[in-house]
Amino acid sequence: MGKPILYGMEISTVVRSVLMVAKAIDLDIEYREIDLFAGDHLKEEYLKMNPQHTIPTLDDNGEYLWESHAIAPYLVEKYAKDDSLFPKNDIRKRARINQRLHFDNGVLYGLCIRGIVMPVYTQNKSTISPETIDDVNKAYVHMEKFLEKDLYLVGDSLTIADLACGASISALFEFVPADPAKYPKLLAWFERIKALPYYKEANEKGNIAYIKMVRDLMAKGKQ
Ligand SMILES: N[C@@H](CCC(=O)N[C@@H](CS)C(=O)NCC(=O)O)C(=O)O
Ligand SMILES: *[C@@H]1O[C@H](CO)[C@@H](O)[C@H](O)[C@H]1NC(C)=O
Repeated sequence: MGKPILYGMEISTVVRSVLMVAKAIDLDIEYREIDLFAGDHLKEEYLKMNPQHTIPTLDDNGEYLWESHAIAPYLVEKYAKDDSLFPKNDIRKRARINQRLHFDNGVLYGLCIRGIVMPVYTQNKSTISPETIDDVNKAYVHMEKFLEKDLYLVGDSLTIADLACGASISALFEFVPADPAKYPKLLAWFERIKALPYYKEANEKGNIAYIKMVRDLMAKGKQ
């Protein structure tokens, strides 16, 4: 069996979350960069794998899967040596992890893309709107609550929910800094994510490129 191939772009938070999962389970994947700006994702070969033309897309020996929040559980269930990142038999814990994954996809990812990137990219905005700042703070309030009793988003050990939300938060914190007086638990949790041995390579590098891209666009934006 060949190595699974992951198609993505490191500026993308959802791609980076999958790169972190692969590192966390010590899975040897081949990573192939897709250039969205050049339209690589609209080419026939890519559409054959993923008609929705999103990144990330996984090619697991000819079995294709897209949607980072589906890829992460799949990789753990198929390839991880133990199930700590997404427990097989603890129904309640799995459900809570799923809830946080949906929170990431429905709330945090939406804020990253529709709140931050799109206004800058498609409408030449040079600032983040007060509405987005407000919505991001609402998300921080929720996360502070999620972390009330636990070190991680679900319990006291790392799960795929932390890696998904961690990638999004790394981007959001740059544009909407979290007030330490209001969100001490959220900030302490993010320090734990940043301390993961693979964080720098699998998330920080791409996040720096993402932030630079958005800031450069903001500097050019006129509105
Ligand atoms: N919820 C999806 C989001 C995927 C997504 O929309 N990715 C963006 C880049 S961050 C993309 O591929 N956009 C190009 C397109 O939709 O054509 C996931 O987590 O995989
Ligand atoms: C954004 O800027 C570009 C280049 O200056 C211009 O062509 C485009 O019409 C602008 N778009 C909006 C929505 O203002």
